[in-house]
Amino acid sequence: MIYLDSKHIRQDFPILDQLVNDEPLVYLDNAATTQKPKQVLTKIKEYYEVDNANVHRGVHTLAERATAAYEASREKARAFLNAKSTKEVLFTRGTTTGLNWIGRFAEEILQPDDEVLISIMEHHSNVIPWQEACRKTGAKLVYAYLKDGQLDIDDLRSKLSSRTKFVSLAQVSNVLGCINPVKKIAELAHEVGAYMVVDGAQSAPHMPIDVQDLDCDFFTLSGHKMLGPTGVGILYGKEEVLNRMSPVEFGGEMIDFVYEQEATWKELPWKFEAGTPNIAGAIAFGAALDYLTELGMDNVHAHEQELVAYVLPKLQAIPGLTVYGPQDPADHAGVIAFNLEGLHPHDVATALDYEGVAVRAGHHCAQPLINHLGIHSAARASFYIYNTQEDCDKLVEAIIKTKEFFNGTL
Ligand code: C6P
Repeated sequence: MIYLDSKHIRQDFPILDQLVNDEPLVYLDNAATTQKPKQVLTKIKEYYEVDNANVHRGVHTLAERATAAYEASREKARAFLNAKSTKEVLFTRGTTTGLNWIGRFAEEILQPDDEVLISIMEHHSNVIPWQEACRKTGAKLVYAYLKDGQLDIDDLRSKLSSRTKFVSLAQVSNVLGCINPVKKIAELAHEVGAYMVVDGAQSAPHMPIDVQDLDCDFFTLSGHKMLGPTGVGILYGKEEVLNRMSPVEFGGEMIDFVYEQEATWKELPWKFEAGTPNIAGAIAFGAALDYLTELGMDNVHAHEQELVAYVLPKLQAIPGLTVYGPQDPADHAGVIAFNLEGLHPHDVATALDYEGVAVRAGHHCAQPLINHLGIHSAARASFYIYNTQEDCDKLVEAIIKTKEFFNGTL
């Protein structure tokens, strides 16, 4: 079944049409950042050429146009996430900013002996803000571990108690590629009175998201991982929770009145958006959301699942290659981390680059997980809407060639 016409889609991505080391580029580093379609690039150019002005300040025509376009993007993000209201949709610089803001909220409410429950697979951006909040308040950071390459739900459940005040998990791991049942976990978190935070950096670009259905208290995402520019993201928060939360940054834009000794804040969502925001970025992110919505997020997800079902068994069949995370393609999102026996992942990534295949290698900003897996790093291929089965074939071919080269059989 064809869910997306990737060959047609590729025509919107000028960057993909190039040779790297004399080979056609096969871009498989989408979990780090995705490429941008012409529609997004044009939007940035148009904004600066036609509408450029600051938002929420001027009454002149350009300022009104810029403000309208910026707020229209917020509405697009609301619809994409199915949030109840645009009051719940805050523009940030990305997932990391969103998680840091939540961490600051946690610092206000955590007490000694309270607990924050995360998992061992979390990205540093979903670890360090909690380490800091716990260090400052005396609360304890507790980890749920793995079973069969995925989250051990029984372990997570056993660590939930009335002491747990926050549960914070990636919906999709940027290393294991497993999809965590965050809707079920939100239910468990709420049973003990904890807030549920979902790190959607690797899920929002790849599958339909409905924050009301998930019933999470917070959801974070990064625009650059879903066709948008860098430096823009979304923090979703339930309105009643955001109302309890203090602004994290202070200055222009977010105030109602400022007196000599104190100030009052604007209403949601603007109370969190201090200073001149990334206006062009937010507007271009709106164009990215339009692009994805047009494709249909169900189709995006189905396309990637199809690629994984195609490539995972081929990778697993390569002698000496270890794939991390779930081994069944049905449980594995389009992020595949692997190692080749006896080879350093940086050498593997460099050798693949000679073949035009771009993958990431390293600890993937998930050192606690990498340590837990007993490795020092891994290579990782990650897929998106413009990747094809031919890209998968090229990856497999290039890995086999790399093995043969280093084994001296080529
Ligand atoms: N992971 C990767 O190559 P920012 O940098 O704020 O846009 O996203 C941070 C982040 C948070 N959570 C998860 C699950 C992530 O994967 C990332 C970013 C990239 O895996 C860059 S390290």
